[in-house]
Parts: sequence; structure tokens; C-alpha cells
Amino acid sequence: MLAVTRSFSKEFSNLKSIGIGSQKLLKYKLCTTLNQCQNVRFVHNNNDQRKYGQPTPITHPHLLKEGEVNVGIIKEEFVQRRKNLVDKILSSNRINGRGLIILPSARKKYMVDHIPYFFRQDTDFRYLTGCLQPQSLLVIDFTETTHQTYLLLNDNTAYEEKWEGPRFGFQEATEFFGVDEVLSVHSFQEVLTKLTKDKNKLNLWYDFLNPRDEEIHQDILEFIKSLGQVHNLNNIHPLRDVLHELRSVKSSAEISLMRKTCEIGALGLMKTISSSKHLSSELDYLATIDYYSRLAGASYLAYPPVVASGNNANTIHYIAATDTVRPGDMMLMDSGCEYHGYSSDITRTWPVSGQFTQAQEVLYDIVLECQQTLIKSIVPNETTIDDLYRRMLRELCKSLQHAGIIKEQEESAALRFVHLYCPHNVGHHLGMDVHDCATLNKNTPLVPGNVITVEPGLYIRQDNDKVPLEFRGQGLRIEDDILITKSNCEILTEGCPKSKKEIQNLVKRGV
Ligand SMILES: [Mn+2]
Repeated sequence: MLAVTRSFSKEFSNLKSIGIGSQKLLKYKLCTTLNQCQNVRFVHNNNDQRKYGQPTPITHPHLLKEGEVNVGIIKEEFVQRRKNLVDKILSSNRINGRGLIILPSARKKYMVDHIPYFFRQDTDFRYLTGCLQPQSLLVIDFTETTHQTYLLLNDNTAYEEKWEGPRFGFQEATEFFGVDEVLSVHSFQEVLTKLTKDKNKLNLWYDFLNPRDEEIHQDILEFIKSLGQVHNLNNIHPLRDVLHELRSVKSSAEISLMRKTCEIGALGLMKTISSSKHLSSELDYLATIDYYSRLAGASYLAYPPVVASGNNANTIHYIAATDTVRPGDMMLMDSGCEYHGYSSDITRTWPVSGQFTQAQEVLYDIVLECQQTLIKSIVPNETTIDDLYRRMLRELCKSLQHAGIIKEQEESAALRFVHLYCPHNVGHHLGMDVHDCATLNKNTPLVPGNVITVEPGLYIRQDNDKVPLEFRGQGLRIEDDILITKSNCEILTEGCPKSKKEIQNLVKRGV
């Protein structure tokens, strides 16, 4: 009971310090009594059955080590990320007053009445907090010299716990996430009003043009409008750009997670290739990659995989997976998994019979050689994704001319036709999201700690009567995930073979 009294009085003084009135406090006190009691058990009794809003080292010691907030990432790293964000903002902005960062989490969405979609936390919110609870809010209040972090969470009531599962109590969340204070998300307007009540210049970082959560966005807009009446509101800056710059350079903990998710994704794909002779429909292949990925520890597939046999591979985003697979077909599978918040993204193309036809072999050689040339050409701190794209077009052009698929002899004339056979880009950043840090400029040199995909392809539709008959109806792509290191780069997905010989042997003989 002593801990209850002590932690409650601490929270009481926190509330007073941000000036929430006594009536509000009474309401707050009633609804957080449950939290306070749970807090005692969190700290003092590790043997009970108490669960929280997400796995913790106490409840899930098979997943998290002591001190970790998310699998593989300790609390101090999250604290450092928030500091890095503030420092980065301050390094390019003179705020001349105070700054406020507002970042909502994802909200639960429903397919139909009471049937939720699978919940996935907002990536930026997860990156800065490690908190996996929906309908939360991160607020960072900062000046040139200090910053305070507030995490606003849903109240934990017995009713909610019964239907939705447990949530963190506020005091235990303060300790677990390493923030300065945790408050009710329902009091966010009071919290923001209090934080902005002095008449100093206010600088706001909030993604108001492309909001993450429409519902709370309306309330935040109301708040911003109310600020305009009393404040010298300097500017509203978007938050994503600066966050994506930070997220694009992976820490050593993140690199370990990227290695793991790529290892699982590559292994799953290898096992799927080697199961080919037992599989007869695209759906069989989809089920197989899903099965092997989750069995190896993936949370789920990172995106609806492309499982495209034969001519279906010419539809770049083919995700229907409704066809049967014919013996002479190649299978193009673009799949990746998510492992505790980190994604892999791999593509292989192989003959389901275990033997490429001569024409398939010609096309496969072109794509593989191009991909290997591109990976070898990466120079850290120099090469950009745009460079790789231009290089890909030139390489493919040369090979397509050689194979008689592009008839034009002049390079400049021939180059105009390459996009007909490879209409997509050469790659993208990869990390917590599959298309990671999407606001980054593709013309920025790749630096150590970046992870990108390199994924040239060739697509020749069945009805393309301009190319020799034997090439028609074939679609191929080879994609690996590449970590940029200080001296060159590391292929994180090399666990899945791609040489012609190896891939044919995999189908014929299994793993
Ligand atoms: Mn990709």
C-alpha cells in the first residue's frame, strides 16, 4: 500500500504542476485508481499474472530482455531518439521561444461493426516511443536547452480490459517508456493548453497536411485555431521529413533486427521455392511463405505478397493469387515479413518445374547480371538511388538490345524503350516500413546505416507482338535487401539463393 500512496502523491503533484483543476483531478483520480493498484504489482510482484498493453520483459521474458521496451531495443535508445529529434529540429531552426511536437499514434480501424482490422502502430510514433497501444499521443515540449516528454494514453478501465485486453497504468507506463509524464489522452486539450499558456513564441511540429488519425486531427486543429487567437504562432512545420531523415540511418540495435527479419524472409522464400513440386496454385505458394515466415518468428507478412505465375507477373502489383500454376511457368514471388517492427522485402523468380526454358534463361541472366552489377557499384557516401536507377536502365538497355528485344541500335533511341520492359524504380529505403522513409529524396547519397532494396525486373506481356514469341508472357524480378556499410555494402537476404544452378536445384532436390 505504501507504493500506492507514494506513486499517487507523485502523480498528484505532476497534475498540479501542469495546473489541472481540482474537479478534473477528482475525475482523474477515480479513473486511475485501477492504474495505481496495478502499478504496485508491476514494480513489486513479478510472479503475478498481470499483463500490459504490450509484451514486457516481465510478462514475455521469451521475447524481451531486461530493459527492452520493444524486442531488441532498450528504453535508453527511445529516450535518445527523442533527444535526437529535438536536436535535429534545433540544428536547422531558431525557435526563438518554445517548440511543441505533437504526434498521434494509429487508431483501431474497423472492417464492419466491431470487427477490427489487424492493428499496426504508426511507425513514427513507435520509433519515438516503443508504445504499441492505439489511440495514444506523444507531446514533446522543448526550448533551446531542455525538453519534456508527455505520453498520453487511454485510461485503463476494468470494462476496456475485459473486452480489449489490458493497458498500461499511467505510472507504470512512465517508468516503462522512460517519459517524463503519462496522462490521459482524453485530457490532451487541457495538457496542450497548459503547455502553451505563456505568451512566448510557439513553434509547432505536427503533420497537419497529411494527418495520421482523422479523429484526433479535428481536435488538434481546434486547439491550433484557439492558439491563433492568443498566441504568436510562429509556424507549423511538418514532422515527417525530419523523422524520416533520422529513421533512415539505422542504429546497431536496428541493424540486428534488420538482419533477423531479412534472414527469416530469405529462409521462408527458400523453403517455399524448395516446396514447389508439392504446390499447384498461387494460393498454395502464398500459404507456404506465410507459414514458414511466421514459424520462424515473423509477426506477419510485411505486405500482401506478389505471388504471380506466368503472365500474371506482368502485373507489377498482382496480389490476387487466384490462379493455378502451369508446369512451364515461372513463379515471381515478392514477399517479406515483419519481425518486431522491422521489414524485409525480397523477390525471387524461378521455374516451378525446376528447369528454365532457354528463353527464360536468357531473361533471367539479364536480370541477375544487372542486379549484381548494381549492388557492386554502390559506393557509400556517394551513390544515390537515382544513380542506381539510371545505371539499371543502361544495363537493361544493353542486354535487351543484345537479346534482340529492343531493335534500336543507338543507345539514346533504345533507352526510350527500356521503361516499357521495366516500368518501376530500382529500389527504395527499407526499415520499419517496407517503403521506408518515403519523404527522403532519392538523390541523396546513401550513407552507412541505410538499408535499401535493389530490384531490377523485366516484364514482357503475352500480347506484346513486338518481341520474339518465346519471350512473351514472362515477368521476372530479383530483389535483395542491402545494408550500406562504411566501406561497401552487405546483402542481408543472401540466405535465399539466386544463381540459376542453385535455384533449379532447390526446386528439384529441396533444401
Ligand atoms: Mn521492394
